[in-house]
Amino acid sequence: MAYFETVNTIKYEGASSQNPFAFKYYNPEEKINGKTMEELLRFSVAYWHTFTADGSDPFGAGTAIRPWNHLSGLDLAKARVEAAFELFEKLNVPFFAFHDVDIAPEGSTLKETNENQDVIVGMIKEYMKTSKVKLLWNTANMFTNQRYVHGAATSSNADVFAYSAAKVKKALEVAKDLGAENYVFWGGREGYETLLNTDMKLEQDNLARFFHMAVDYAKEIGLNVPFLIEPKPKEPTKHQYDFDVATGLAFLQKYDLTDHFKFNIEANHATLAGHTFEHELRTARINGMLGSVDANQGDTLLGWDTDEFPTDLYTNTLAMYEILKNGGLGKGGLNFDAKVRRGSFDAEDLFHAHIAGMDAFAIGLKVANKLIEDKVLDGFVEERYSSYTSGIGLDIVEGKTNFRELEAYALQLNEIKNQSGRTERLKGLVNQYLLETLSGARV
Ligand code: XLS
Ligand code: NI
Ligand code: NI
Repeated sequence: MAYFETVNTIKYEGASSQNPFAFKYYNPEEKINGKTMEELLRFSVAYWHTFTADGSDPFGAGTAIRPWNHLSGLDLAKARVEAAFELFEKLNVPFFAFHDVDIAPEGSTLKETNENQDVIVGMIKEYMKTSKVKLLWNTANMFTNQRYVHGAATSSNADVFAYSAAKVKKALEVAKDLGAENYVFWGGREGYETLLNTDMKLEQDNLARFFHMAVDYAKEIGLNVPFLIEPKPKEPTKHQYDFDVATGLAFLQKYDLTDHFKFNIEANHATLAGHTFEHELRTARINGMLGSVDANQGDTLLGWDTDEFPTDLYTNTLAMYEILKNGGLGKGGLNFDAKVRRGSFDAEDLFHAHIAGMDAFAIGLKVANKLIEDKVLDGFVEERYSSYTSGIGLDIVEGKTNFRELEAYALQLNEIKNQSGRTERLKGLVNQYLLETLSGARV
């Protein structure tokens, strides 16, 4: 049975295509520097936004019209798997990602919940045998159920810590069973509302204990995949411990976890933290910690995680710049942690949204690659820091000098000459590359 009858397999038709159900820029087979776009972009569909969510928001009910809306319980869960694999195939995406509660309903006991998981995981496994789609990552949802009211691994209640451990244990087994490429931890409720009632040190120590136990258990069951922390500064909790990459990195270093963890960086979480997407990617990259990406975008006029499909070409270009400079995403991917707007309630909107996001990242990839190839920014940056390649600058970077010598050097300086940073010139150049790549003038 087909769930998306009006949509056929989406093919690349080129920039002049008027077909709404075609890629204009994403050509999975097209090679860029010896690698195909499919290999470089590693797109992934987020199960929760595309199959589980119904378009409800804090002020209103669900609006999404979906062919599985009449079903409930395990029947609903099964229909969603069928629909999911149809969409994966039609979009030709190589990956998907899910939370445990997205794929199967929670039972009235943990045992029942696990049994429901087993049914659906078994079904997904069957589908994966004949499909090329792979699991980019899975995770345990430890924020929706009321038991997580005070957090999961950082809860003030040890029973909740134990329950959360059981959830992650199961999710790691599922990761192993389905051959996941990564495992994600997003600490939506790992933080605090007020310091007045919070033992911050104990909570953070416990979070680290939890991660160490997860590392140990993965080892025990032979699950050898990167663990990814997904930083977010707030929402739903007022202050979350994995605030941003820099905060998360300090945490991992303090608790001796850097060997096992990298970061899953989400664009909208970056902006909520007061950073750009590319800032977070850069911070992870220069520390060797860039694991994967939740590809979406926020809205500068709204102060929450709007999880929009990433259609901003400029941001995607700068993001792909960091990703290419990282040598790609390795086992990570570009996971569309993005939802169609509440007003885009038709099932076909799911396709329009993914097509728009995939095309926009394909453009970003092409432009970024050109910028790198032509050394547009690298050349400038190299020149800008050239004072460190000889003389006193070289002594500084080689650790061959000290305050006394530097003072002596400074005392004999007559004048200090700086050079312009050329911000506007560089922004203009990036625009030029974007437009020329889009129009085909620069290939
Ligand atoms: C929520 C997060 C969440 C994670 C996975 O803001 O982005 O969806 O990606 O738990
Ligand atoms: Ni996310
Ligand atoms: Ni998010």
